[in-house]
Parts: sequence; C-alpha cells; structure tokens
Amino acid sequence: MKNQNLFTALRAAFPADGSAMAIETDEGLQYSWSDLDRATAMMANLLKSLALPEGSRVAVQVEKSVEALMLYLATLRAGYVFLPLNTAYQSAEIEYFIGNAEPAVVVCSAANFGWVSKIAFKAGTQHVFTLNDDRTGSLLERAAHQSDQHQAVPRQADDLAAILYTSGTTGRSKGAMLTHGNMLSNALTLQDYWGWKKGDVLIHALPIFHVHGLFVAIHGALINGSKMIWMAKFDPKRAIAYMPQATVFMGVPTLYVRMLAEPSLNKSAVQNMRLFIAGSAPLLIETFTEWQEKTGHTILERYGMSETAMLTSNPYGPDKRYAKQSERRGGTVGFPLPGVSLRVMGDGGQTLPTGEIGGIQVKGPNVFKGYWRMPEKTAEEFTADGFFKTGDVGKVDERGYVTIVGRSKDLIISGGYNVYPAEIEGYINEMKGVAESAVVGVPHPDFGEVGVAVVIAKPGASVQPDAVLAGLKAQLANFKIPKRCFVVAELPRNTMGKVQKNLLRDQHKALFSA
Ligand code: MCA
Ligand code: AMP
Repeated sequence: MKNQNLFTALRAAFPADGSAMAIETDEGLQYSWSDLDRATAMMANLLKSLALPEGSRVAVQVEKSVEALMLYLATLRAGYVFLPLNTAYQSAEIEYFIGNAEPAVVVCSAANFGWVSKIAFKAGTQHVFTLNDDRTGSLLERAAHQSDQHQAVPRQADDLAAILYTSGTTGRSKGAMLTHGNMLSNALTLQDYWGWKKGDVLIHALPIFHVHGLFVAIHGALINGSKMIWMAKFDPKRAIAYMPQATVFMGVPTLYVRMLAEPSLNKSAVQNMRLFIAGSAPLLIETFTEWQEKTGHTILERYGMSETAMLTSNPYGPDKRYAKQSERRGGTVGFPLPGVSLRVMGDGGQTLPTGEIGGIQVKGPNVFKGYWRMPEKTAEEFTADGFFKTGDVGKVDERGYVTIVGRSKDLIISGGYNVYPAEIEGYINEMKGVAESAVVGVPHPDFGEVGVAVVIAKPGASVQPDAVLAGLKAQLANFKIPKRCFVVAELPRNTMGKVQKNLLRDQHKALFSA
C-alpha cells in the first residue's frame, strides 16, 4: 500500500532549492529546507537507534523552538506518535499525562529534568532527553552523532501520528488519537481552501503544543513549501513589524485584540499581507469590525477541535467550485470544509432544519480515531451512524454559514486555551475548609473569557479567596487559575439542587468590563 506518512507528504513539498530559507526566527537564526531535512533525519535516526516498540509515544514538554518543531517532524518521520504538552503544565498534570500515555521517550527542558524524569521513570519510560530553547540538551547532543540520511517509515492513513490531551467535562483528560490520514487530509484541504500560494510567508506566533500552532500553522506552511517567520513568543509590536515580509498570519482572538491596541497597526503595515486567520475561540464581532476598519483586511474565522482538526471555515474568496461561498462573515465560522459533513441535532436526536439551534455533529476524514485507551468514552461521543458530537451548540443559516452560539460542554476558553471548570472545582473542593465551589467563565477584554471561582466554606471554617487562588497556582497550569475568587454563603440552585451557573455568570459578567 502507498506510504501515507504525513512527514513524507510535507517533505515532498519542500522547495527543490534546499538552500532556500525555510524558517527565520525572531532571534535572527536561519534554517534552510535542507537544514530541516537533515536535522529531522538525525533525530529520526536517534529515535530509530533506541529500537522502540511499534506505536511508541514520544512525549514532549519543551519551550517553543525550531528544534522542538524538528522533533515533532522527526517523530512522524520515524513512525512514532507525538504527544505535545503545554509548558504551563505542572507536576500533577504531567504525572497524569505520562502515566496515561506511557510514552517510551520523554523530552523536557534541562531545568525540569529532575521532576519530569522522576515521573517518567516511575511510569516505565526508558528514555528521557533534554531539549532547551537555546539549542542545547542531550537530545541534540545524541542526534549529532547520527546520520543525516533517513528514509521515512511507511505509515498507513489510519496509523497514529499524535495524541492530544483535551480535558474532560467530567473525569480526567482524554487523549485524542489523530492519524496521519486525519492530518494530511486536513492540511491539503486547507491549502486549497485558503488559497495558499507560491511565495507565501507565514508569521508563526502561536505555541506549538496544540492544534492551532502545531498542525494548522505548521502543516499549512510546510505543505506549501512556504517560509515561516518564527516567533518564540507572541509580541504584538514585533508581529506587526514582520508583516511587510509576510503574507499569512494565524492567531487566536487575543492576538488580534492585542495587535489592535498597537498604534503601528495600520493599512500600510499590512499592505503585503494576504490573509489573516482566527480561531480556537469566538472572535468578537467588535474585533472583526475594528480589524476591518484599521487594516482594510477581513479576518477569516474558522472552527476546529483537537479531535477533528479544522471543521469549518469562512471562504477565502469567490470560488466557482463552492457556490455562494464568497464573503467572510463576522460572527460565523463559515462553511463545513470540503469533505466534512456537519449537522445540527435536536435533543431528541433529530436533524434540525436551517436556522434552528442544536448540537453540532461532524464526520469526515479529519475526525480522530478515538480517545486513547477509552473505548467507552469514544463510543459515547460518536453516534450510531458515525458522527462525532462536538459539544458545541450552533446553527446553520440558509446560505450554509455555521454559527456557534454556545457549548453544551462546561468549558471556558481563555485566550485560546481550554479550561474545564470541573477540574478546577475538584482542586478547590479538596482545600481545607471548602464545602463546595463553582467556576464559571465571564467576559474579559484581553482573553475573551476568564474563570471566576465562587466558593462556599464549611460551617465554622474561614476560607480566604487569595489562599484559594494561591493553592490552585501551586498545582495547576497558570492559564487555568481563575482571575478572581469570591467566598459566599450560598450558590444559586434550581429546584433539583443543581448549581445554576448561568446566574453566576450573569452576576459576574461585568467584573472585567473595560
Ligand atoms: C497567559 N495567561 C493567561 C493566558 N495566557 N490567562 C488566561 N488565559 C490565557 N490564555 C496569564 C498567565 O497565567 C500569567 O498570569 C499572565 O497571563 C502572563 O503569562 P504569559 O505566559 O506571559 O502570557 P502571554 O504571553 O501574554 O500569553 C497570552 C497568549 C497565550 C499569547 C494569548 O495565552 C497564547 O499563546 N494563547 C494561544 C493559545 C493557543 O494556541 N490555543 C490554540 C488551541 P500570572 O502572571 O498571574 O501567572 S488549539 C484549539 O483550540 C483548536 C483546535 C482550534 O480551533 O485551533
Ligand atoms: P480544543 O479542545 O482546544 O480543541 O478546543 C476546541 C473548541 O474550541 C471547540 O469545541 C470550540 O468550542 C472552540 N472553538 C474553536 N474554534 C472556534 C471558533 N472559531 N469559534 C468559537 N469556538 C471555537
């Protein structure tokens, strides 16, 4: 059967001139296409030399760097499964992911080697390497002794390429298993749908441990043989300053909000740009409109999930292949991508007519294989006829535009990161003196939405809001920490005794109004 290794497809798109520049970093480092090819070969040979079992996971928690990107590509090339981990995750979070995924290889920063290696060895991991964002660490030292020639390991479309952990509304995080076929089909679809052109240059400003920065942005550039301007960390001033040398930008809404606050953002700064894409969280219509006014560009909003990569997108422009799809409409996430079936379902399991609001379900070559070692959870999330239940609530209008109006899952999306209230509440409820808690999302001018914790103390106990937040900070990734905490006498409940989170959201909705 034909080799469907995603790396092989990306590699095939590298420009014939290997000396041309593939990546230029904000530190002034330059990487050519042959640098990418040779360095990923060396890392793939290192992985090969470890004689890992088929399907081994390579778990990686390192700062963003081009070498970290190379490690991702090398893992694909060697036929193993990549497991990216947010650098904000702390030990309890990492212990769960490593314990659950049982990676054969773990790569972390030298600064974290002590605690990460302890967790990894306890979970049975054989190899722990270090990789720092200054091109040092044992991974590169060991790879330096390897050959720079490597034949990509053949993979089938259905073979695993990556596992992305997404938190659960209840219970622990689930590892979404994405295949080579899922990601290659999505990359090719987006290359076409977004009109990627020869000569495009992408400003890569997002972290590389989630779908947006790792897959949508990187696959998009590589499968088009396009150069990337690589920002280790997003900075609005510098992002704008790169625009005269670039054509495509991708960001979560917070990045657009922050750029809009910069006086340097104007029509002349963006005149070389072809396309601005937003996603991962709702783009406010105010941001969409203000961007249009200031830059003359219409942001293209799209919608996806870790489990599915990209599902829908506003159109790039008029395209005779897709009737009626020409205008990018603010407040909508556009049309189901070619190959994606999307339907809106009522509570009774019936497909709803145009314009009615219900649960969004999807099917397509991009939809994941299931949750890692959770067959029951996987079965629950799919319908009998093979549609995946996204947990998003929305509608489709008469022209086919999809709008997301809410979520049936209790989830806060803050600055593009997902925060599950159930997880935070679990930690708060364990604290001394706490009887119960509720975490809700409220509007925030910078992050779109942030968490607020509302806590009830046990009778006779005294609980301090700052102590609750400090206690959480010691255990959880920083973006999950609620921005405010209130200790109250009681929580609003319905007649069934269930906490009415909508009332709490309403009560605190103006906390951060600008
Ligand atoms: C940072 N902080 C946050 C967030 N980020 N608080 C809430 N939400 C956040 N997202 C807090 C930190 O806890 C810290 O607080 C303070 O802000 C400064 O932290 P720092 O790391 O310096 O922040 P930053 O550099 O300003 O980061 C903001 C950011 C970042 C650039 C917007 O959050 C970011 O890169 N977001 C993008 C996330 C992303 O790529 N999502 C894609 C998911 P303290 O000092 O109190 O500790 S993929 C996906 O959703 C799907 C599939 C899709 O459709 O794409
Ligand atoms: P994740 O679990 O990080 O993959 O986040 C996926 C979720 O992000 C989706 O289920 C949506 O709720 C949300 N999301 C992604 N893109 C958009 C968008 N353009 N508008 C609204 N929500 C979005």
